[in-house]
Amino acid sequence: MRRALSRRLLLATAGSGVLAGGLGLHPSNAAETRKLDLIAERRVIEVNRRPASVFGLRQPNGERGLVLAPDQRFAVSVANRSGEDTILHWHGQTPPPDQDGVTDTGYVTPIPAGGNQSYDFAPRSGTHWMHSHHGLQEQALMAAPLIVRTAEDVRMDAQEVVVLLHDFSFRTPAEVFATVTKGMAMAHGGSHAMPMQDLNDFEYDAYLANDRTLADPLVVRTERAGRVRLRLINGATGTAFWIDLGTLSAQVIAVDGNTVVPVSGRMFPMAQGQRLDILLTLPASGAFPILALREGERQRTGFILATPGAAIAKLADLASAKAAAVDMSLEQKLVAAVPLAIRPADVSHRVVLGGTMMPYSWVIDDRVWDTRRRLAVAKGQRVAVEMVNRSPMAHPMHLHGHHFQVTAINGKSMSGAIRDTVLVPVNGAVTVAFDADNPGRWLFHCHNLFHMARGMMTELAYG
Ligand SMILES: [Cu+2]
Repeated sequence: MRRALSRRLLLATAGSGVLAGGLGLHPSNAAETRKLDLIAERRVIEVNRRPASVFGLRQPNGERGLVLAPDQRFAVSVANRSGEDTILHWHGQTPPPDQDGVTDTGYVTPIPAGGNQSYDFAPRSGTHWMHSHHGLQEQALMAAPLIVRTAEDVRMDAQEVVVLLHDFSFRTPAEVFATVTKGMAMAHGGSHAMPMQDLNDFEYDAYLANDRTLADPLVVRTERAGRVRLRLINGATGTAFWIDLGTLSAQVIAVDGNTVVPVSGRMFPMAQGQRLDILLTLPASGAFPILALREGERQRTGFILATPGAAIAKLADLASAKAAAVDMSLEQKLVAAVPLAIRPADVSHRVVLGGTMMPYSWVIDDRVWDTRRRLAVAKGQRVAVEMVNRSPMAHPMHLHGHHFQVTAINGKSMSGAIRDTVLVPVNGAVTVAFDADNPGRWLFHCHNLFHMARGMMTELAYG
């Protein structure tokens, strides 16, 4: 069994090139506490045959991001070799607030160029990720996977394939932001002069899956009729995707690192910041593209699962038809495998998401970060937050330091997924609930980077 596992992990590692399937994994020594080193750096990648200077997060052995074994502590030392200040947020983790990796809440200052910072906490299992929470660095790929495996994951004995999606521009993040905020970036939904809904803020140059486009995609070699667990991370700053599994039938088994009652399907929406764990069984042989379709448009990226000897066909990076807008079709079907204990809310908040494309303005309760109104909660309370979207874009809302359960969509109660980022659709309302069990100051913001940079962020704080 252990040998089989090791082989699968090796397959995953080899298949994913620079990205890890098995880094830091020593199944025979699960409780290890050795310190992991992570380097934030500048690097050059090739995007459609053009060199691009981007950031990167890797271990000294070159593997991107981190994979922790069951029971392994998050004991990490970050060396900042990026040439500028940075701070790394452990998205999906629920550490003490001074290790959350943000500077806005006042616990820490940025890691200066050439500096180091250490972290040490008990990690939360699942498919998570890490990204800069400093300026606009996330746009330039300061992001990587952060996988914390469980003993059940190990027993599942499926080949793990970790893929980080991103949207990419050859322009600097500052140039991208300047273009977006001038409101001159985008076609607003085709022929409608006054669109009811805006989907995308910016025309990127490429969409990446583990740094690669469909011109030169990641090809993961799999076993014949093998079981594969995809751990997909939408690290794009401004793009929601549909995950298109083609002819494969599959099940979503976890979202944002939390198990759900499995949902079968072949197309699943995924907003910025979110993760999807998808379990699938391959046919005896063949090559199987896993595509990520940019919502509302024809652009796509992806990677290929291929059994031994299977021929790999070239795939265009434009689909023949535009993808739909991402929607709540998956969210409405999700049921938490381990829901919150049933308990009435002690405090209920209602926030209104607002904004316009022209001028480019995004707000929570008509306020930006500098004029924010904190969400008042007290330690030990069950907190309910209803988010109502009165703006022309959907917003993936992310709460730091906690995971919440989706308890209602458009007024319809449900025992929905536990997660840390939920899409609030245009003209829609989503209610989430969580327990205030991690005292501190915690950011609550839209995970569209440009919306956040425009001020679409507030905080909750309790002692
Ligand atoms: Cu937003």
